[in-house]
Amino acid sequence: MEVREILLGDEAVALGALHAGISGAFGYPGTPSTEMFEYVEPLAAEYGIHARWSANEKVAYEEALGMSFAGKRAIVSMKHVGLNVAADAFVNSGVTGVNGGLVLMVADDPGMHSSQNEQDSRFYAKFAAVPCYEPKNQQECYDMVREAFDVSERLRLPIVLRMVTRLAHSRADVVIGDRRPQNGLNPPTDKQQFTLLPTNARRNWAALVARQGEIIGESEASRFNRLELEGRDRKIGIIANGVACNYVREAFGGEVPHAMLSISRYPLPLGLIRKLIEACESIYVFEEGYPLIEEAIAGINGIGKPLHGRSDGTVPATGELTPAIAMDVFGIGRTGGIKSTLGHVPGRPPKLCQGCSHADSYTLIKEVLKDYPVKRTFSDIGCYTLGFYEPFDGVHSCVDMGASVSMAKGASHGGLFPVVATIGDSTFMHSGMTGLVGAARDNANMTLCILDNSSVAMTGTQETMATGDALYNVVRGLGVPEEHIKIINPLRNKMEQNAAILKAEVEYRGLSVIILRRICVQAARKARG
Ligand SMILES: Cc1ncc(C[n+]2csc(CCOP(=O)(O)OP(=O)(O)O)c2C)c(N)n1
Ligand code: SF4
Repeated sequence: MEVREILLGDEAVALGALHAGISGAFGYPGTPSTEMFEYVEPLAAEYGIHARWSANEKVAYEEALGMSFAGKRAIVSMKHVGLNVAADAFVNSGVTGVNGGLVLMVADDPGMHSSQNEQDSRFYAKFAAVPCYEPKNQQECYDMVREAFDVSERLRLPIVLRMVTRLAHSRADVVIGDRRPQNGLNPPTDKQQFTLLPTNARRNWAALVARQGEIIGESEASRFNRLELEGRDRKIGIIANGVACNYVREAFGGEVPHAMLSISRYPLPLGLIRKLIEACESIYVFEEGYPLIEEAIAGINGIGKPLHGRSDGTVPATGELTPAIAMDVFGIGRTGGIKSTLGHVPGRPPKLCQGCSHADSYTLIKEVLKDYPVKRTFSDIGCYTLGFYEPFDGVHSCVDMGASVSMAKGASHGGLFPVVATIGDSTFMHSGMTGLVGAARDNANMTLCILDNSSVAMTGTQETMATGDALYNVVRGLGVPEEHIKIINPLRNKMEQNAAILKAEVEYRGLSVIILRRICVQAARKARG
């Protein structure tokens, strides 16, 4: 009997990976990827696998690669900007190749619903010269991840599964397949494979480049790349990728009258693209993400036929695509039902929860900085970034995880005073620690406020790497002198004494760390059950 489950896109990937026989799931939270890991985590014991959040994406990727080294299958998940953090490990793993199957689920956020940028992870797959899948529905999430593990073990390469917000966070029913056993332990026999000394790396890289023809051949033949020419109008040929294929179909009411190529597996199926171009008078590329396909087919001399897409403004150059945009692009009148339901809702910035410790932390910092002519604070990524808004006005930078510490250090060397930075406990463990080692070595004239709320709150109150005494010990171990590490509870009724402590450390001409320790109210609620 057919078994079906209603799953989020992320959950369909998770279940597909569990059924593909993974021995471990690794990851660092980040919207819209988080739900993949959160689906696997509570099932870890039942499936007999390892699943625990890692300190950051690079660590997660390396842990997954280590499991693959041992011969077992592993999935690793992160959001798109997380892949910047993991890029060193990821790109080099294209050169080492894998042993047990390794799938990287990376979730992009076109339109930046909750991200700093809308970078397109397909470029990373191209950069690393490894295959990439891009599902357009929940069923494909489940099916593709299973296929990706097979391909990974056959080609002995890591495989990228690119998700986007709309798919990751929407539900549909999925037909479930069989559950496969895990691999046995089977470390690599080739001692050179994972040791990227230049002599070995040159050999591996040349072999990877030499296999690109074979890898492209698989894309051409993939059931996930579909060319529809028969019986179609050929004045216009449409190329769409992943979820964008759905938007095109929806815009036309289900049946697209034009020739169309749907792309969901990379490297690009150049033969199929060529066939479409030859058959049609003009080409429209409707691409979720950057114009990767469009630029690849434009070439330097063009294709000799009109080419339209994001690059010439036919499709908006930035932002998430929608069926309504597809209707505009293909000149379909909007008499139907596609209307924004949010048009009348006024925009509102997100707010800290009632009782959030960050509110009191920023009130404290504002109080202390009011005496200084320059009131510029460095900050980072988390709930506490909302300190940007009034009444706090306590965040004047937020660039990438950990940047608060290093930017503060750089500014202090440039002569800025006072230099105050805020960072959450998870962001500190992710990427703040390395910056602090340098700040301690140079005794940089700055005050780092670690907002220890015992939680990775912003992404859904996941478990943090170190809180309380463990966090203090890390700070101490990184070389910050004990007399300049202060722990305070940022409560309103302790404002006066806390302000005196903070002020003294801001005035101290050297490095201080203030740990503002108070649990996130949502994490506390979750802990109470
Ligand atoms: C490289 C990268 N990975 C993941 C994220 C997603 N993300 C945003 S904030 C955050 C952690 C926040 O936790 P913490 O620093 O403890 O602050 P809190 O939200 O608890 O205040 C994460 C994982 C991101 N923006 N960038
Ligand atoms: S989830 Fe926690 S840290 Fe985030 S705003 Fe709410 S109370 Fe503050």
